[in-house]
Amino acid sequence: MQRVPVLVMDDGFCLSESVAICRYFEEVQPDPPLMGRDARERAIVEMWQRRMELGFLYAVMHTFRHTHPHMAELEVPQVAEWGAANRPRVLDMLEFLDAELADRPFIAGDAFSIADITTLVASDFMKPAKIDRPESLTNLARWYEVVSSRPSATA
Ligand SMILES: N[C@@H](CCC(=O)N[C@@H](CS)C(=O)NCC(=O)O)C(=O)O
Repeated sequence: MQRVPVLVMDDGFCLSESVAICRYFEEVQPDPPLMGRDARERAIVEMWQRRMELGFLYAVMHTFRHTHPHMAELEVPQVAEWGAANRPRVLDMLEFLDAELADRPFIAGDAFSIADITTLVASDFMKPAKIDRPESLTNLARWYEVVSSRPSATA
């Protein structure tokens, strides 16, 4: 597939797709849980993970990959209109997330999860995509400060 990340297992098997890799690590190292602790929590984390990956990360990625000159070689064809069409989707999602985070600390509830990781990756990709987070979104700013200062985020 010529994409990263790829997890090369001890027997040489190569596992790709970020969420598949995360699921494997969750199974072999379930503590601390990053995908929920029971059926209800796992479903809620999955709901937010899919929303953030399909609705937020991909909107940021398309904005970046279809508008940045450095991406022209990788994104063939690069369609500037598609990049531009995704920019307002990102801004809509930021507003939505700010409202959601008004009454809970993390994306999927009271605990840090894979949904926060995906949202943090998307947020950091906003920089090369040249999308600024509006200063008025204070709940989102508080969330970003908390998750981006975790040791794993700065590793
Ligand atoms: N759905 C895949 C996406 C993998 C992906 O697109 N990775 C990017 C880097 S973040 C890549 O390898 N890009 C190289 C290219 O497009 O040629 C996953 O979640 O792992």
